[in-house]
Amino acid sequence: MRDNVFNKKVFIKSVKENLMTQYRKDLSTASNQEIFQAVCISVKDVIMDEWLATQQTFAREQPKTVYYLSMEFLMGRALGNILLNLSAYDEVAEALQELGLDINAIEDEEPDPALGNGGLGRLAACFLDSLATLGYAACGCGIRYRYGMFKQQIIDGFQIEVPDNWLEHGYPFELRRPEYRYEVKFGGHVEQEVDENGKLSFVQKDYRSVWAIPHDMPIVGYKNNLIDTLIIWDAEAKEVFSLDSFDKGDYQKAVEEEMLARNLVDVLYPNDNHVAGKELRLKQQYFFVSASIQRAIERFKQKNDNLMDMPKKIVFQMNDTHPTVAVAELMRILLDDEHLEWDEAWEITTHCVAYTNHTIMAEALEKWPIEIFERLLPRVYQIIDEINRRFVLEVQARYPGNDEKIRKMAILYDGQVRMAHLAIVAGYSINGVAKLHTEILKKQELRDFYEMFPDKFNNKTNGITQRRFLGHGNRLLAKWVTDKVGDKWYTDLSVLKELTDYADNPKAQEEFMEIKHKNKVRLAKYIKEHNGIDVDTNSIFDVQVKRLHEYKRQLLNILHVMYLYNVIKENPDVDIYPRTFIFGAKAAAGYETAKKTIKLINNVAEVINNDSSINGKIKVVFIEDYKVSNAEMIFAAADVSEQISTASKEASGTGNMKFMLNGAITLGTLDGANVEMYDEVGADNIFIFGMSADEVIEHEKRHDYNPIDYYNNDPQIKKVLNQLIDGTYSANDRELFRTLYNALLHDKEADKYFILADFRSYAKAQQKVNRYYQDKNSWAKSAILNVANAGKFSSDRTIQEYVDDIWHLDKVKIDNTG
Ligand code: 26M
Repeated sequence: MRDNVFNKKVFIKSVKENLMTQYRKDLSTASNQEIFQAVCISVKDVIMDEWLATQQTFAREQPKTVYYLSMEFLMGRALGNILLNLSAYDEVAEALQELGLDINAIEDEEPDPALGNGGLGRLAACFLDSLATLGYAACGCGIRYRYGMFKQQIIDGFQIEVPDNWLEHGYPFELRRPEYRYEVKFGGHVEQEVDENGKLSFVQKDYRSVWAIPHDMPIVGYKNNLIDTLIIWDAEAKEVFSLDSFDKGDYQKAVEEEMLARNLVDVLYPNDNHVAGKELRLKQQYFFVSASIQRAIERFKQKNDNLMDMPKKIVFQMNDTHPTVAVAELMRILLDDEHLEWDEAWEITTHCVAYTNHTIMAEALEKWPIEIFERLLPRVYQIIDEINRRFVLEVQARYPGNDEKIRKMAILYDGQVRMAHLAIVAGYSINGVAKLHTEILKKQELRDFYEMFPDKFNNKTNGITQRRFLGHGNRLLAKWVTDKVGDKWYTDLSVLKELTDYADNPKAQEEFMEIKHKNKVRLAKYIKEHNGIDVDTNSIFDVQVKRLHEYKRQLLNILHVMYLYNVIKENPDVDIYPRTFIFGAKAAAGYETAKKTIKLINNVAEVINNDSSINGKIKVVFIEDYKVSNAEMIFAAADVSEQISTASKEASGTGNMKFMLNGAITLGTLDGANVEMYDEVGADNIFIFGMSADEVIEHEKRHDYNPIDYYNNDPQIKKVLNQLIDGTYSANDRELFRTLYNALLHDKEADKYFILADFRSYAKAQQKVNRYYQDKNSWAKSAILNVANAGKFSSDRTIQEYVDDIWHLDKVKIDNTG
């Protein structure tokens, strides 16, 4: 079916017709935005048929379905990806070219749906792509935030947050489904009633409620005619506020419900790895979780009459603790609406929910004050209280007289609801996201739970979709790979191993470096247009792009740049190959240290880039508004991938994998998935430095780290740190970077992330990079070997492991003859 729909002639005709019916324009008068919309309508036509066919197949065959519950889906642009997965990208590009249009320019008209912060949200998007491609029935469930991740502007070196009104022109690939709306209730109180059979029941009274309205987005599988669905829930007031209700006497209620609906889905909290503890956030969580579970149960009941069979047909995967209220909401529905007994409801729940942990950072662990929980979700709270009561009994039975265990493990403790504990007690599977991370969970963070429920714990090392991050983002390399090993890699990334044969081949090396150079030219053009900076495309592109966080240590990177600059100034003939240090990072709006680090990077850039005495040996570029669409271009152009988190802090990382797949060489610590990348690619093709996770954890336990020693004993470190406060990079305000200086040397937890401890080792590894790049053949060989060994890091592999070990989904084939 997909083969001829995008026949060039038919497609062009259809685009022209859409322009006419939508805008009364032809190609000569239409804007690129209008052409983009017209193209999307043509594409949507194709999708609709296949989408319907998929849903009909699901309805007929009743495959087990995973509901991936996530507060975030960082989808990135849809058009290019959909065309690629429909195997229509080249045809459409050619068709547009015939019309005198560049497909890239048309793709650039699409806003990035940025309904996520960073790694966790992008992982959810990669997972959906893999689920559809592998032929599984999946439903992503999230929130249709009016405003996604803010747009970042850099003004005078400072980050400014600008609202992201991604729905401004209407989003062409969403489908509003008001017929599948559900009511979600907040507040009020619980009353006990006795029904006609003398059975006690619990009824929520005097609540405020809103409608949850689903909007479906298509998740197009790669060349398999299967289209899964991402549901994002919008909130609407039950009745539009009117004077009528004033007469009825519930004026106040109508106003409150309208306000609630309006605020609920207004904005994504822009915090990554940090909880804010805001009541509205808990409302958001309950809102989308309740609607999603109601939908899943209603669908199940259409074809099944025994709720005890639910675990055979449904699994809810909780993306971190954010949707953990699902445990209690599922219990509530089974108890109160479906009138099951506690033990039956618990049996179902504990076989339907599973939990993924994405972080061990203490400040990211969700704990809600009981007071808020009880007031906002009175019935749900009662249920959590009962789950906790029963669990505490279980702990007491297992460890009689051991109060310490209860203190450490209870769900309710110290006036708080500990969401991770609820997820672990109810979930039948608990997984970490990289080997090292899972080991740390088992041995340290969740040790007591692992001791009690060893069989629940498992590892699922993260992955990324090669279709977007190689197929779409790096078309030149994708073609090169296909020329060498065929196109099977689109659905089986392990075939990249066959590239190993080319690693030593001088011609292949030259081709590879030529492609890298072209991608650097493309990025240089983007940088020139967006930053006004000229970069040397023959220099080493050394890149760190990710959210800004102290544990990710962008500060280590920029301090090292300051150090290098000192070295060059003191010794102008020093052997340094030209290098462009590229940064991209958004800081959470209220995270002062992170924002100061951005300002420091920009000020260092200003000084170094304008110092002609260093002959352009090093340059620093901060790319504004790092997001999925420019990320694709950045990975393709990178030579060096900076993955320099303090060992033990980065659960996995996924950017690291995207760089590797694009033939950048990693400069990193043995943290997260870097460890497994090292195992795959071998010590010769990766630059590892710094303390091990064990060493870091040891120092943290013993509290014996003193950064002042490094400052006192290493004159070059001392000089760099002093430059933070002597006006070198802030001539007008010497105090500007005092907070960064103090954070490294004088604060209570000075240098919490061991920057000074790792500095020398990092500088040495950087020196190795400098030398290695000058041997072009060795570099090309290592880079090719990185691509060759990236196969493991496909999200297809990750998803297959989830399916085999946790979800047990049925594979579905969509007949395309219909
Ligand atoms: C919590 C409360 C309020 C507002 C925001 C949050 C919140 C949002 C996102 C907390 C954590 C969030 O994301 C955590 C995250 O992205 N973790 C990353 O997950 C990736 C996928 O598994 C890993 O690769 C990264 O190592 C990990 O940091």
